Amino acid sequence: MRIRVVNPNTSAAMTARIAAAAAAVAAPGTLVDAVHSSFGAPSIEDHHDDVWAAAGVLEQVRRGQAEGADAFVIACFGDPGLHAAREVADGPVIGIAEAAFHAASLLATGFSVVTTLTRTCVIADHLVLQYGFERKCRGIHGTDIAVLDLDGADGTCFETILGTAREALARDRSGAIVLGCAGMADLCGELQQRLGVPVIDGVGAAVKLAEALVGLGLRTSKSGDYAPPLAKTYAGLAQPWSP
Ligand code: 5HY
Repeated sequence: MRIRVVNPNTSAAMTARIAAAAAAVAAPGTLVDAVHSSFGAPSIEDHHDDVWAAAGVLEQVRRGQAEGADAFVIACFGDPGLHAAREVADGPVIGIAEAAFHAASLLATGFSVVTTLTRTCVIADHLVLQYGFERKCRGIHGTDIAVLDLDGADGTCFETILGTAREALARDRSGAIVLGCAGMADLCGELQQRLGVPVIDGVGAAVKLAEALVGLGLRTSKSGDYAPPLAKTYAGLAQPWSP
């Protein structure tokens, strides 16, 4: 099967890290097609970035749909454009936040989220409520590390994230950690070893969920609000995107 993993920011280096994290967990029969938006922000860290990220997701999902992708992963913790992408795609579309919340909720009675800038915590807050995990998510904690400053498991960011996760586990009485950024994927194994609790990277969780759904012969429902977008002519910049 072919899974299109979409990095909604325009950072090629981050796309490469995401691609490596996805390929590391993909089954032998899965082809990971990792791409990023051709326009928009180099990192997604506020509501303004998020608007363009959603449009970039649609760009890449439309292309993937035309090229026959079996499923899609939105590799950004805000799950930008998720519902619109599900209107466009036939296969499953999995956001890394939603995937990580589901995985964590199967491993502990409560989980904590450790993310990047504190100002993005509200985006995760909104997703917890939207997806119905308010009884499972016990806290969302920023590290104030900028997305593009994440420097891998041997970098200075690691100790900051580790310390924040330790405090979160104690303060929230949670049993698992969800990593709140696609750029943290490569820290997951070392963090899990040091913390002694499940640490969930949404990229890996989303790839495995996508594989499971495709393997079960399941696709996005086209009954109701995930039916294809209504045909109409958009004006101006959006005109080429008319459904
Ligand atoms: C992400 N931003 O996963 C989010 C993380 C965040 O560019 N990729 C980004 O801080 O919301």
